[in-house]
Amino acid sequence: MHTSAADSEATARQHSSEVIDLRSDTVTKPSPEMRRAMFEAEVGDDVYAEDPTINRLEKRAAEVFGREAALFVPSGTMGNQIAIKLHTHHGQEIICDERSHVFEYEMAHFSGVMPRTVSAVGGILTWKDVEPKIRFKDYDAAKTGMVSAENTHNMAGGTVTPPEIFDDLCDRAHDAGLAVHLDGARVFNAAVALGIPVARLTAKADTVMFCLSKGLGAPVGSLLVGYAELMDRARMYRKALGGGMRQAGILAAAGLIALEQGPGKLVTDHANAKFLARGLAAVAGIDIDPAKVQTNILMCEVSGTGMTSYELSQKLAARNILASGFGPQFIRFVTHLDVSREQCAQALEVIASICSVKAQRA
Ligand code: TLP
Repeated sequence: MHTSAADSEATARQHSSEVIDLRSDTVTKPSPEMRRAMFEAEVGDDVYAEDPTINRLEKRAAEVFGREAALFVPSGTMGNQIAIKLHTHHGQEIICDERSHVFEYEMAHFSGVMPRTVSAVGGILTWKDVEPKIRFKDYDAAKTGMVSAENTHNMAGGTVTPPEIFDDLCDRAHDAGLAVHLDGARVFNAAVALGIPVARLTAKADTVMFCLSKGLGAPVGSLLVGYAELMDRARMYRKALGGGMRQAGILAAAGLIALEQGPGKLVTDHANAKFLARGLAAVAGIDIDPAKVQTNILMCEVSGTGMTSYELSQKLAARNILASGFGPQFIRFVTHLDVSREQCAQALEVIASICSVKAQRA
């Protein structure tokens, strides 16, 4: 049987560890091709914008998103926080969903803004959610500075915001004088699920952050894209945050491969997620609607198993299956490059055996 380079790489990845790690798509290890490119990368001091590999990555990211410029940053968190700083003044408010990463994990310390949260159904932020929360009258103590959306939405279970809804949000926010930042940590997953280019999906946002280090498979790194003038200021804030990484072209070399090859592989992660969701829906006590799984993230309600998410994830970990508990009721499974269909099937068997033992005892 003929074995392609991609097949042998996938086999090597699968056999590299006994553990099936479904905690996050951040756990992927760099491929042999990435490691070679990292080894050979031309580098320079990026604080002086003299790292040729980073410059190439930034140019390519700007092209892919149809934007004037891009800035390489060490993490998605830093990219989001720089964007908030770019669009706001200290003491303003940003409007975002209550389960968004910028609110739940980042807290906007750096820019000194206050999040004004809304409850967006399925994590899909609409103008209807945002409009009533805007504060711009003179007597409002804290005025709204910007809107932050997330696509795909992580905590809502990898949900996709369609382009019409996002365009409308941006148009109306702009009419109201507000900038829109998109936390697009997994925006390529959204674009692949919709079958449209990321440039189209994100065209109306003022800034977009996307991660190379999640489903695209790079070990480290994210980019912020937008107008050249904004990216110049972003470079200054990156430095202030300690994100000027000098000869980081060794990271950008892997990032370039992730950017070129990663998006084309996401469709497999999405198919594996659907497969996992269908299997999980049949497990006693686990609540998930496979029809709602659009990308690579599954959020399952597990209270019906008689276990908290922490108890269940501990039992799973004891059998080499890793998943993340979010609050006592929810477990998240994320598919990615380093889990195969076969491993998803193995994980399902373990989950079903743990939950059915528990169900029999109850
Ligand atoms: N998400 C991580 C955890 O922090 C929850 C994960 O495992 O999913 N935006 C979104 C939507 C994210 O999901 C994440 C990371 C970030 C931003 C931050 O990216 P990093 O980890 O690179 O700072």
